[in-house]
Amino acid sequence: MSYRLHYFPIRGRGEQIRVLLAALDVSYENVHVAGEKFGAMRAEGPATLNYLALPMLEDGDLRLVQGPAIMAYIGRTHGAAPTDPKEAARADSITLGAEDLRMKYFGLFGDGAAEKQKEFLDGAWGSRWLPAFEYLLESNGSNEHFVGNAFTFADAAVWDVLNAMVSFIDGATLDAVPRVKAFYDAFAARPSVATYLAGRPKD
Ligand SMILES: N[C@@H](CCC(=O)N[C@@H](CS)C(=O)NCC(=O)O)C(=O)O
Repeated sequence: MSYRLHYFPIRGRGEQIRVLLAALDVSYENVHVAGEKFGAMRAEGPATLNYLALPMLEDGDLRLVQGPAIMAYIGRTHGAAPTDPKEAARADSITLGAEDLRMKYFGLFGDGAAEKQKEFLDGAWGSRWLPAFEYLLESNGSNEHFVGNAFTFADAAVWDVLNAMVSFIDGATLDAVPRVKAFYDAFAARPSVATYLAGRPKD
């Protein structure tokens, strides 16, 4: 497999893709794009980066941008995506839901971070996001997967954003949602994921 994942040397929007590739045990080249290199890529225009933003997955002549689309592409390529149209749509929808939460998460830093984080934890985190994921797991049969009976890219998308929340937002826990907690722990315990997590930078 000759994937090249282009992203900044941080977790950010690249990490769900790295986590998915780890879960699938698929090798790839992790191309760190920093500073001038990003400027140079952007200068090449939309043929290199369609919207002048990262992440970008290179697979032969394909240069694919948009994190959730990259997740779906890798999932479909490696049998970690539903084939039934309704289930496939649910996997896409859940991955985009995780992306919505990821956008909220990115907004919790910078000026007024402590206040913004407290407001989010007191509000939408517990009243909106956690109940949504708990419901989706329960309605799928409480089998530690979000869609169907096996691992899909949607699992990796949700796991990564939950991991960002509990790792970097003080006070964010999964304690109130047992199905989410069980899903989270089971995903992290997958051998190839555990190996990846043990080896990645702590921040
Ligand atoms: N919807 C896109 C968002 C891509 C995006 O905004 N990437 C950021 C980094 S996380 C970026 O490259 N920002 C630089 C810029 O837009 O100038 C995705 O999910 O991949």
